[in-house]
Amino acid sequence: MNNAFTSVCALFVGLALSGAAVAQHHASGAAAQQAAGPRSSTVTASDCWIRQMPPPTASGGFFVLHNGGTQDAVLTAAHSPDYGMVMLHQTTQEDGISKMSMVEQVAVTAGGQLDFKPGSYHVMLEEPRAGLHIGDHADLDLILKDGTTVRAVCELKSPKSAPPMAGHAH
Ligand SMILES: [Cu+2]
Repeated sequence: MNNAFTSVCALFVGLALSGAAVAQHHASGAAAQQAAGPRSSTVTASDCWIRQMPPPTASGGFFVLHNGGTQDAVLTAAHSPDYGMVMLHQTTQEDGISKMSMVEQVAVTAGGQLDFKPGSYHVMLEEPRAGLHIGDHADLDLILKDGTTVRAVCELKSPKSAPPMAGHAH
């Protein structure tokens, strides 16, 4: 019994280490230094979930950012040890047509919160690591302009069980 427990723990440690190695492999240059920044003491993320699509289709990531600080917080990038590429996106409606575009930065007002949700701001995740399944959790590191980071833990959901990307009223 004890032996079985120990070996399961060893397996988890092994997985955690290989995850870190993947993150280092993908992160490079300035992005790597930003990703290694300290955790924000004022900004947190909650309710993160990912609409997990089979590659090469990109998956959408959604969460709520809370800014408990007295200054606006500016999100400038996102990284994940579980995905090779993560981008900040915004879905907008133009003449009744839904379209996605890259976002350079997103501000969360002091004391406020911002919803990243279908039909609005979201992260786009590509190149999921092998072995990532519906029901698993993926880590998402949100990078703020001041160099600090916010860790979100995201549940992977089936595209069937999750609400659609577009069509939600604002
Ligand atoms: Cu997108």
